[in-house]
Amino acid sequence: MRGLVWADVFAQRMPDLAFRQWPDVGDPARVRFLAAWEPPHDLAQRFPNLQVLFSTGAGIDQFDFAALPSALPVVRMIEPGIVQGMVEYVIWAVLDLHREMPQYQRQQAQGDWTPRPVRPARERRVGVLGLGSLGQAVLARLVPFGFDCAGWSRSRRDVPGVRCFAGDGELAALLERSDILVCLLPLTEATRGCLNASLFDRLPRGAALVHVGRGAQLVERDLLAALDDGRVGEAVIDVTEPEPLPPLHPFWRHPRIRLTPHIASMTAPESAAEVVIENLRRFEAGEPMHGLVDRARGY
Ligand code: NDP
Ligand code: OXD
Repeated sequence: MRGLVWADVFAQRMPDLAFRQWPDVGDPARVRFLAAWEPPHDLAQRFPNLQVLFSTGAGIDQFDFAALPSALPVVRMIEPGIVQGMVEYVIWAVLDLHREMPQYQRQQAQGDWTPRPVRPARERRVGVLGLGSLGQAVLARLVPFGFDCAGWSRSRRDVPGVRCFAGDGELAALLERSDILVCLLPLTEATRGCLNASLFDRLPRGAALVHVGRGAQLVERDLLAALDDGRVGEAVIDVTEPEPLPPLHPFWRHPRIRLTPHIASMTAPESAAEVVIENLRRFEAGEPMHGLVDRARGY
């Protein structure tokens, strides 16, 4: 389906480029550009003249960099459809948690009509881990609600209306003021397992977690323990390790976990094809491509 949309867009916008859909690759030696989610392991041998590898998603952690030629540029997907989906999902989750909907859902199941005080948005502190294309887009929509917003990144960022923290040394300060914590970090060696007991210990008691990064960032047993003893009050989880989650996994039926099957956002085929076309133009013109991965950083 996505391939058909791309074929159509490429035929209109780049008619001189021979666009092919897997597995009909033609002569592999003539393949210069590849867009893939999980490419074959023998990519370098199969396509000896590959010049750019495009990820069809925002993440690039699915690639085995060790198996890729070190000089091969890898480009992640930054396109409006992914951004819009993530904004919708995180705004839904934050409003749902802010207005205590999980609690009212449990009350409904008990036939319990007990109103709770409504806390103004300005008194709800939202912290976003990751101030990249998605973290910043989400914050731009959270700020107008009046939430007390903060964000955290590796290098120092300046985001309007947001208190910005940077680096490992400032993580604790971000956590201490996060009633709702949203994870929008890429999966790297530095972020693997970062949502763990010591992070949960630093949150205000009963804080909520919205996890839309990658499953391997979450230490599941630590989250379950934190939910059990009330350090974490609620969790909205969109990404797990592995995916799909095994049928008997405790997350499925946990009363304080809302689980979705990695649908927070998805690449929109048309706008994604446009983004790749623009990047191909940039590549041919010797200009920097949008979303070029810095392999040393890992994202
Ligand atoms: P970006 O690369 O644009 O931004 C990443 C942000 O994380 C940057 O602000 C970066 O800091 C920060 N960061 C990275 N490593 C660290 C670290 N060790 N310590 C502190 N901050 C760090 O990514 P996107 O915003 O485009 O996407 C983020 C992730 O969202 C993707 O990698 C993917 O895993 C996930 N995603 C999930 C989807 C879903 O449906 N659930 C859909 C799409 C994406 P700095 O600003 O200094 O570089
Ligand atoms: C992505 C995703 O990285 O869907 O685009 O998670």
